[in-house]
Amino acid sequence: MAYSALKEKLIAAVTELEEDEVLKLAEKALREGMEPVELLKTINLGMHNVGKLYEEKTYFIADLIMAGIIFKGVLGLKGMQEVFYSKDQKKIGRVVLGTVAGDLHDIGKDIFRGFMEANNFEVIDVGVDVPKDVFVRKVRENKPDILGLSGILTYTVEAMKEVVDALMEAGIRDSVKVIVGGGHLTDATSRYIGADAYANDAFDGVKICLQWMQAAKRGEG
Ligand code: B12
Repeated sequence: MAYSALKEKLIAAVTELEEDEVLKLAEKALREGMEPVELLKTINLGMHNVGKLYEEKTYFIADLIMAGIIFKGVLGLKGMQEVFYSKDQKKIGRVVLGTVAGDLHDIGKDIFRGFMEANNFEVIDVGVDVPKDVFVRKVRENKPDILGLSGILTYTVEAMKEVVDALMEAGIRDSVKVIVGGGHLTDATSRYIGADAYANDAFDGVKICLQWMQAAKRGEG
């Protein structure tokens, strides 16, 4: 497999929270032609190891914070910007995006935002720990095609459902497609939430949104 030794080193360096080493190896990977998306997936494998070590009580909250700082450092590398950048000024759709109430994780949300912007969506990012009323207000104000809800903690399923219920109560549920994102989501939780789709991966989420925009253009939306 291409880059397998480099990937293993990267995963180990992330797992051990060696910030300088991760950034050095990530720059090397990009220089050697690794696709930025492949690099992100590799770093994510290391993040999962950090998560496991936290569950085992080998790592603590400070280590999760450090993992977040390292990931953001990689996202900020010069070679990463191209996946988050589009030369095309013409927007194909508008998205309101935020992490639901009770959840402060924003790395996955930011990656989704970057991929969406690179695919010519206008994204209105409303931040993290966003109350349902704010989502309703932002949908009313901005009339987006899509509402993206991020939730990384498993218990955010309830907060996501509350947002969809609030849209329904406000009479605007049918005005917007809702996509929920997070590694723990399944077909069953997505149906429980009342979303139109879910994605465990930002890239898959973008594909779904692109399909929605194409269907809307054909008048099927
Ligand atoms: C870094 C980190 C933190 C950082 C976050 C920093 C930041 N700026 O985001 C900090 C320190 C804040 C943190 C805090 C906590 N964390 Co934390 N954290 C992590 C860690 C290590 C990595 C998360 C991450 O960024 N992953 C990388 C990104 C790219 O992956 P992602 O978030 O899943 O996003 C991808 C997809 O989900 C998807 N996606 C995400 N959003 C969206 C949205 C849409 C619309 C779409 C389509 C797709 C999409 O696309 C992304 C890319 O493909 C994970 C471990 C792990 N396994 O992931 C634990 C983890 C998520 N944390 C956990 C916990 C328990 C906590 C705390 C409760 C700890 C505590 N006791 O305080 C707090 C909660 C604080 C809060 N209220 O939110 C648990 C969650 C367990 C659970 N079952 O819910 C995990 C799994 C660790 C573990 N194994 O125990 N954490």
